[in-house]
Amino acid sequence: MKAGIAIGSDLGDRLEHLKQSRDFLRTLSDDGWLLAAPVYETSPVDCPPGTPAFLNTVVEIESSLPPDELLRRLLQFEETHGRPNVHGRNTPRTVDLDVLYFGDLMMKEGMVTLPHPRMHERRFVLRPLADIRPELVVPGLDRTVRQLLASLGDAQPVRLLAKDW
Ligand code: PH2
Ligand code: MG
Ligand code: MG
Repeated sequence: MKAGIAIGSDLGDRLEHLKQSRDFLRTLSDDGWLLAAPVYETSPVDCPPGTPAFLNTVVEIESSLPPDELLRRLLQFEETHGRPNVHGRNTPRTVDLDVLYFGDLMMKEGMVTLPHPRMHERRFVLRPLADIRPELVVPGLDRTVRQLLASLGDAQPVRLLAKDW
């Protein structure tokens, strides 16, 4: 199934963290298939005052892992890539990997909630996702990514940083 994964970084060499995350996610994908959106620099949303700007992107992979196993591997990667495991809400992090959707699964079990419960209100997710999957209808939200993005307006500034990276 196709899994969409958001990548965010606001600490250290942000672009390098995104690249290492992308290379890691490729190893989880059948035949190494991966579709990557452009990278955007985005203003922090719902973060403590003084939080630096993020780099954000979205990639899609083809995975046959069970959702809880996919999540476990993402968290393990975050830990080995310097994300402090004791941290306050939305404090700066080297890498944050969030599963946005996994085929048409809708579930809430333990740590796994699919699709991501806040993705439809986040421009730092929808802007890059709309570049690779504008017509995707996210399960449970009966509008396309393009429509969801349009309905957000211009709050939450995002700026294109790199198309090829
Ligand atoms: N992630 C959050 C909270 N706020 N803001 C931006 N711009 N980018 C993010 O990746 C982000 C955020 C929680 O993980
Ligand atoms: Mg997150
Ligand atoms: Mg996360």
